[in-house]
Amino acid sequence: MATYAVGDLQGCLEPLQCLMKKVQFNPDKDTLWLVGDLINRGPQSLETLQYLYDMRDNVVAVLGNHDLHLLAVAYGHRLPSDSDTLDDILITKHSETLFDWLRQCPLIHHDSKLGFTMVHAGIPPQWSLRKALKRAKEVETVLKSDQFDHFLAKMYGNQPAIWSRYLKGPDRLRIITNYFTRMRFCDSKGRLELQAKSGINNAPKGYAPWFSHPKRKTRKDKIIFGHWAALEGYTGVDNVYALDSGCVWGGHMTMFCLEDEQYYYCDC
Ligand SMILES: [Mn+2]
Repeated sequence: MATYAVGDLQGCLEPLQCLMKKVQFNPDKDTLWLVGDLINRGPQSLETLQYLYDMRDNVVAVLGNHDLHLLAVAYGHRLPSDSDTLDDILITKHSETLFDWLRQCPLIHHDSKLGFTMVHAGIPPQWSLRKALKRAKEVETVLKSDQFDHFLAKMYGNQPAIWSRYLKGPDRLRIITNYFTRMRFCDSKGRLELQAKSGINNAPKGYAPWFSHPKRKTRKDKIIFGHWAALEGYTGVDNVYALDSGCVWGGHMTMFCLEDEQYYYCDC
């Protein structure tokens, strides 16, 4: 019985299958954790999503910005961009089934037995794990409900840049979503800087990677995340595991076994 976490797939199915073969993934006993951005940019978005849906009983996936982008495009709240590779999913007959499956995926997954937590982008420094789970739940509840369309319509934007418990409605859901699915740099109070995509050493002035703030409330928790290919798997923090190794950009795909903390790689 093993649990394997894999970095951003972005529609790259072959390297995922290569990794599963490598560890002799056993669908009767093993579980696959996915850090989100399951689709887009890569060559096999539909095939990847269908593959995961078919083995959904073995899959725990958190949502990434590309997964939310797919939903926003599908429901008419966002125009597809030139680099999207989502057409096959949008026109397939059973797209609704796939969208419904995505909508019930969480923004954060915590397994207290394993002692690991997974998110797509990160957890802001001012939130404890308990708070993060509570805040994520607000968005997850709306996404699962028939209000999801309304949420998607108002989801995009870089404001507010910082959480306040007094926030209400779309602003409140937007900052929560941005923390979990888009964050890279923020300040020690959790103010977001959403423009920069560079590596650790090029932080915009006054900001730092979300995981490097010394008073971060989740600093004792083991956190797995993706989203940030420029890190090349390196965070400099022992219990924060960056799994996005830029597969879709010609890098490799990373798999991490939670039980023995072994890494596995397949070329892309
Ligand atoms: Mn991402």
